[in-house]
Amino acid sequence: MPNTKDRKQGPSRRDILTVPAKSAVLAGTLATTGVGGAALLAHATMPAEAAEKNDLKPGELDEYYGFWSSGQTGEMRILGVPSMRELMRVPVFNRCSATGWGQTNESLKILTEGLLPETRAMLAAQGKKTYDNGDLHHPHMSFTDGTYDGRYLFMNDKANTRVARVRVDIMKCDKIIEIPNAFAIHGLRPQKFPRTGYVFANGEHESPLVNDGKILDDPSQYVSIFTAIDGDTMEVKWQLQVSGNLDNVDADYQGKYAFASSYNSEMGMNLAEMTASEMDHCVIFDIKAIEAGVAAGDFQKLNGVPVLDGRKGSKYTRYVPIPNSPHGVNTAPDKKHIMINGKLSPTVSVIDVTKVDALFSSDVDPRSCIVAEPELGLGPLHTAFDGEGNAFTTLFLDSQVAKWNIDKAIRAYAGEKVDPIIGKVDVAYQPGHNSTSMGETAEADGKWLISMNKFSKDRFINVGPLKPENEQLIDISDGNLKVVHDGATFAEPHDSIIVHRSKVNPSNVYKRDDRFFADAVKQAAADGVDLEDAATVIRDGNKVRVYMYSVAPTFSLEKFTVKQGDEVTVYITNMDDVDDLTHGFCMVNFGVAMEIGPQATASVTFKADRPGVHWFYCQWFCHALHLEMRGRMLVEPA
Ligand code: CUK
Ligand code: CUA
Repeated sequence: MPNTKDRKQGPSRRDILTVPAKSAVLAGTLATTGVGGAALLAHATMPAEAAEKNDLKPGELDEYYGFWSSGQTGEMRILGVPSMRELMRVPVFNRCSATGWGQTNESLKILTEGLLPETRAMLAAQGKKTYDNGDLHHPHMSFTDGTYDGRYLFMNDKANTRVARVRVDIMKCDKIIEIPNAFAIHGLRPQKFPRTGYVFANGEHESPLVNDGKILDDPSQYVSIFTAIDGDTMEVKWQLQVSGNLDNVDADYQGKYAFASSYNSEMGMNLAEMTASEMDHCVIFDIKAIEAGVAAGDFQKLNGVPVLDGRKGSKYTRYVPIPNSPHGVNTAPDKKHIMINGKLSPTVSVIDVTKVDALFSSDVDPRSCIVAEPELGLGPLHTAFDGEGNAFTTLFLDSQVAKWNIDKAIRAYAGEKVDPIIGKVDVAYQPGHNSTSMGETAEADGKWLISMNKFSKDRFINVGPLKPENEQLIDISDGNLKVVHDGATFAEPHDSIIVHRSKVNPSNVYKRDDRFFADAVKQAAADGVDLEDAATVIRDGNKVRVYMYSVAPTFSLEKFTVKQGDEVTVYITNMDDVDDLTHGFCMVNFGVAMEIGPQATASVTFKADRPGVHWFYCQWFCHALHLEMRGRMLVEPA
């Protein structure tokens, strides 16, 4: 064993580029491709103002919202772009100490109502009501007519096979469903046209369709499941069995097809088997044909969902051979081209949607829909677009982003001597997803590119063995690629979308009739309590409901009394209606805490097992007398 103390690390890219960060960035912009001598992308001297386009002065507002995933942290994050300031964390699959997500009755309802019965039973045996973890990879906004409509954000949970929805008006998760029959929801995209409509979700790991413990080593009985969810009702509408596993997915601008990458056509169960074949595939789903199949009853019903057979040879799908383990799927804003990113192949395969009809109606070679396959570099994972016919592909192994021209790639594939690569930029390091401003809509505007890099290595001061990741903002507005900002993030954003702020209009205060707390309103009505003027305790057997309202800096009840062993539910209505005036409720030594937004009602239930006087306090700083905003609960001994 080599002594790790003596082991010399090789020079880092930072050393090679002979540092200060600014010159490294500049050197990065000057890196050329080595493929056909692509042009330099930046002038050696950058005008000062160009480097400061992302520099927002204090008080200035960003032009774009960035909606970020957080991977295994399980939340969704909101950043301002181009400042890259982190503005908010929206808990979804995780627990949140600040907001009480996973603890309030309102959030517990969302976290539990969509679970499958067998999941509920399994969790109950562990003493849990719901999962505590999630792995959120792909946040995407709802569409109308090919662009964002500001209604909802949808996102996947790979860890526990769920799909969630966040309401854009209040930026809270309002629905989480567990997807039956599937295993580990990974790729997720909303239908772009005519609207969302469907949310398509890929089950990544193949498993026996009836997974009851009787089958292990018979891959012929393993399938992956493609799921279509109704984005309005969050009901699973239909599913398809698919050959090979499913990775990422995107929809077209015609409302006809969805496209999913599949990196294990071999149906291998280990690494050697999974990478044995040179070709994997993209699965194309014919949405109208599937709907007709559902209407005609051509399915088996499993866990209440119509499951159609979309395996090889099915009339509902086509399997287009794609080189070696394709990963990202990205529809171009030209409404015509779908990029399938090669991962283990240095290529991106370009599908022309107008050539897909023929795949279903005739016997043509399935690869006849491919109109380009440019070789871009090592490890192409995801592609974004500028709306001017150019594409930006992350190269994981090369730690670069390649800019290339779609039309030139098509001409090169047809035999013309033309190099589609316009240039490359070094990123730090190992990029996964990237995204451009409005880039997954028909309104791609070509201003900003984010490269989401899996490793930050030497970009930040050392915080120990677990390093943050690094997201770099790249200015693409003048045709060049200029890295203008590094941003550290905690585990592990995969994907992001950059949405113009004109599309996003959240409220400042809740509406009193918001359905987010409709159950509390109903319970109060049943108890004859006016939530907005409440200071009362209702006893219902050993269930006690405590109603109060808050106006900074007081709760309407400064004390209340319960008995040891009571199940206590505290309902608080925040009667302040000023922007940014959130109160909290924290019951000390009971593990109880929650947020109450302006004009919202929030509730939390706990067992009063400890006799004595217990202080509760407001845990969100709300007023000069915030520390005085407190009260007492007396628990009388049994
Ligand atoms: S996947 Cu992570 S880098 Cu889950 Cu979208 Cu490609
Ligand atoms: Cu109310 Cu702090």
